[in-house]
Amino acid sequence: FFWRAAARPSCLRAAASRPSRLRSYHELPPSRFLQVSEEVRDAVATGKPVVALETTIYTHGFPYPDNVALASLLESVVRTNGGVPATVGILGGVARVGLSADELIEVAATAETKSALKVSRRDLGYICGLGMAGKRIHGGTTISGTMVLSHLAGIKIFGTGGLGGVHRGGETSMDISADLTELGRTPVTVISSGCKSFLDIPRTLEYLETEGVCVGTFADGREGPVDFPGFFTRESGVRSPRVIQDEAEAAAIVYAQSKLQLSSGIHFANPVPLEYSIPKADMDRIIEEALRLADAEGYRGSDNTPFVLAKIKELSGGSSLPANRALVESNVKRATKVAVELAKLEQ
Ligand code: PSU
Ligand code: MN
Repeated sequence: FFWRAAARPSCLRAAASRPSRLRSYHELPPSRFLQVSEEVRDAVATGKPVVALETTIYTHGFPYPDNVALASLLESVVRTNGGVPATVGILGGVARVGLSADELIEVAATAETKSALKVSRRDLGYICGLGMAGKRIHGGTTISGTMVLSHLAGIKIFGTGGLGGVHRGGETSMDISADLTELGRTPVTVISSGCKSFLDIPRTLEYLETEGVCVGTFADGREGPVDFPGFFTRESGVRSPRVIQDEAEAAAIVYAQSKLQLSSGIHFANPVPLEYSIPKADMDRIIEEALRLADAEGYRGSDNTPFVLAKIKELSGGSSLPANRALVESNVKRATKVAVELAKLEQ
C-alpha cells in the first residue's frame, strides 16, 4: 500500500516539497500549540537570516509602554541590518514564533499587571496545555523557553540582553538557570552581554563547560585574553574561555558546529558599548544591596532574577535603563550580522 502524492494529507505533501536541509518544525504538521508566522516560516525555508528575540525581557524586565518601544526598536534593528526578526512568546496559551506588532503590545502590556508567566522549558507544556483546556494565559519566554521554540521553528541565532547563570550560593541552593542546561542541549546560538554579577560568574562558566557549551567573547581587535563581560561592565574579573574577533568568525563556528551535528548551543558574549558601561565598584554596591533585599524578603526560585533585576533598576535611580537598552540593541545588531554571515555560508 502506498499513497499517491496527490492523495497524501496536505501537511505531508508540503513537507515533501520543502528543501531537504530543513529539519525540525518543517517536518511537523501545523500545531495547535505552536504557531510560526508566515514571514518567519518563509524566511527560514528560503535561507534568510532570521534572528529570534525573547519576551521575558518585556513581561518581567521593562515597564510598559517602554517595553513596546524597545520591542519595536529591536525588530527594526534586525531589519535594518538585513535580517528577519522573530519575537517569541506565549499569546493566549499558544506558543508563537514571530509575534505581530499588535500581539507584541498585548504581551508587553501584561508588565503593568504582572499577569504573564515567566516561561522557561519546564513551563511550555504547562502553559500550552492549559491554553488547550481554555485558560488562555500570556507568557514571556526566557532564554531557555525562547531557544526551545526557536529551534522548533528552525531558527539558529538569537540576540538578547543577559544570560541566566549559577546564582551566588548555588552550590547549596542549586539555583542554576535553565538557560545553561538549554544551551547544553539545544543547537541555538545566543548573543548577550554575559551575566550580571549578582550571579556567580566563575561557576556559571564551569557549568557551561560541563554542558559542552562553546563560550566566546567578541574582542573587536583587542589583543590577548579578554574578560567574559558582566552585563553592565565590560570586565568581570573572569577570563572568557574563548575569544572571537568578529561576526564572520562567529558564523564560521556556528556553521562548523552544525556540520559536526553537535546538538549543543553556543554563547557569544558582546561587551556593553564602552560609553554605556557602568563602573564595577558602583554596580557591586547596588548588587550587594539588591541581593540582601531578595534574601530578606524571601524571593527565591524563578522569582529571584526578576526581583533582583527590578531592585538594581530602582537602586541605580533608573540610570541602568539606558545602559540596558543600549546593550540589548548592540547585541541584537551583532546577532543579525552573525545570522547574515551564516546565511552566506549556508547558501
Ligand atoms: N538576566 C538579565 N536580564 C534578563 C534575564 C536575565 O540581565 O532579562 C531574564 C532572561 O529572560 C533569562 C532569565 O533567560 O531572566 C533567567 O531567569 P532565571 O535566572 O530564573 O533562570
Ligand atoms: Mn533559578
